[in-house]
Amino acid sequence: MIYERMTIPSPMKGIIESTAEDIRSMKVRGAGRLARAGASALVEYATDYSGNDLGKMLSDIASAERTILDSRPTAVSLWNAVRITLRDVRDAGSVDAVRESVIRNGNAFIESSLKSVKTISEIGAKRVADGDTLLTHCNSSTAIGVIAEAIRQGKDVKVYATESRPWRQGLLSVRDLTDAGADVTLIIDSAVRTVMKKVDRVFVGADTVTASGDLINKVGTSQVALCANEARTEFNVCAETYKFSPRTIAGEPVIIEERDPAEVVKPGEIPETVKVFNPVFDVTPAKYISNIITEAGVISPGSVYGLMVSQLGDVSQIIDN
Ligand code: RI2
Repeated sequence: MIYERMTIPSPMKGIIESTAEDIRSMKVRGAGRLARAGASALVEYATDYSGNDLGKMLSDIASAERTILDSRPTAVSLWNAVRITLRDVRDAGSVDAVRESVIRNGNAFIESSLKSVKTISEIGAKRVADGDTLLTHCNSSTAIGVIAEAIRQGKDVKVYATESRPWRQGLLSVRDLTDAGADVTLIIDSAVRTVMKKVDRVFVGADTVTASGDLINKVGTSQVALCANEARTEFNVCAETYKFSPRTIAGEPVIIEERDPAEVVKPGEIPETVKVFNPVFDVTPAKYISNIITEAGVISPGSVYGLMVSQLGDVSQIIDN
């Protein structure tokens, strides 16, 4: 089982509930990691499944699927991971065949996900020039992978990393970037426009990319993109294609998660009458995105729909579901 920066699941709870709880509480976070955690939990669930009634197994798997999908709503990576892991269960004719298909598809997803992150780092690093000043927002393993690979290739880069309130994932980023050998400067989120004129390129990750090429990523990303646009700075999105949302082809809007006000202010810090609005993600329109760096190459936001359709094949299945 692959657990990167994850906690060991509680033995008191089943693997499905403990993984969903780890995702909900952000012990497991990052769109790629939570997708792999979802696939890994289903693989473990199927491996350990002890019943021998096929109908009961399919209904138990459907409820496990719901529990995992309900953990966090925004990152389509989780939905794609679950869809890929469970894609053959309806056609499998026995308990053993269901188990085997979940293990095979789940492990294949995890392996290809990790490979995609590595491929994107190699492709993205070519876009970094020696002497560049870069900026990243939140903590995207994919975006940081690109910067780390550029440094590994001997390029001298300076990196601004935003704090990323309220969870302050920027503190993870500055550690990751320091470990990679970068010259790193931490800034608060509202300092992005102040530094943008010195920045050559922005690299951010993705939670979801829509059929029209819009990006849903950590709240504040759209402000970074606006500042980059104003300063004519290249704005790059590092996104594995399982962060592309087939659901948006079917017309579904992306749900922007809102989290507990306690993540923003401590109890007693402000008058009780004050409301706190804590959206976790925002939408960056395609027109502000220079490049989307995927494992299938560097594409424009306008090419997302075509790439998704070529990967999915029969889109009508998605639309009908
Ligand atoms: P990787 C994160 O969401 C951030 O928004 C980050 O940009 C995105 O996932 C992609 O991360 P959260 O889980 O998959 O912190 O590139 O809410 O690691």
